[in-house]
Amino acid sequence: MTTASVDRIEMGDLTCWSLSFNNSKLLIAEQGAQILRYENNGEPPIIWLSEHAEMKPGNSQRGGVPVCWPWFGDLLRNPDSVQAMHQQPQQAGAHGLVRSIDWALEGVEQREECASITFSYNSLEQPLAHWPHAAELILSVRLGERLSISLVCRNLGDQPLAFSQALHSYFAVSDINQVSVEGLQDCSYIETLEDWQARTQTGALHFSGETDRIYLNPPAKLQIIDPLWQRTINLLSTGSHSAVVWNPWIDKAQRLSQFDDAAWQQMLCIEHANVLDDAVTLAPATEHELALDIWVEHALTSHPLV
Ligand code: TA6
Repeated sequence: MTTASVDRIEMGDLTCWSLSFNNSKLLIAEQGAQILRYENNGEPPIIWLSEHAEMKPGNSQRGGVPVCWPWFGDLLRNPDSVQAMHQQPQQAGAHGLVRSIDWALEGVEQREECASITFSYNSLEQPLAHWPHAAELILSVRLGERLSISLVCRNLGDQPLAFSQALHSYFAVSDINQVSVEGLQDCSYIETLEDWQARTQTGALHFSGETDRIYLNPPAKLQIIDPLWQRTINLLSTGSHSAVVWNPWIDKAQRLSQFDDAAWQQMLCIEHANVLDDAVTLAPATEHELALDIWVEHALTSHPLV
């Protein structure tokens, strides 16, 4: 016998939804369709949320899973096709335009095998400043034995739609100095902190300073190995051919909004994305899905995921 529930709650000035399934809980905000927290009862959180998250309209919350679309990062670092979709690319902010606006609730479900919720965003109904194109996003979250996230983008227009995107996931870790990421060995990556030079990953990824890398064509399965918390966070994606790995470390942590100076030690972003040469160009009336499954095992050995 399982228990699944979906309840609407107000968090500060934000309308949020609380999902539970057996001993798993998830919190998601209507603003940005942003997952804010994901945890199994009695255990450290899986998805990290800053203790300084402001819970008010107009800004993405620091943490959770912000949806970056219709571009990731600095628009001027995007392919020309993505930049050309914007009327004033020089003025554009980071990470697109949909993470700080309200999305529409499409539905909730409580079933034997999961609790689920779906949000949509339609640019014909909520036009985006300086980005005059017809597109729809569907963000679906399924909380069952795993957390399944799906971001579908549909081109509603009669011209090709070019975008980059990311599920900008913040994961909670015991101590960034002691965790590692498995699965990136031998992957090419862009070292954004050293003039965007192309590099190759050797072995597992460990952390000893600010890290902000774009891994190209990573495998579908990545793992965060956390010895102190005796757990592995498994990440299995489809429709994503780039992964951004980010930790701000000491100095950048002090410049970040909604972020405690010491918080860099307990978080790690692994962002499943389509960026740079992996940016998407959708023909009219077609769609693209970026999907991610997240689950925890209380084991440390990296092994093939099923
Ligand atoms: O994904 C990594 C990154 O681009 C970092 O460079 C840092 O800027 C981070 O995103 C957070 O960006 P935000 O706009 O949410 O503060």
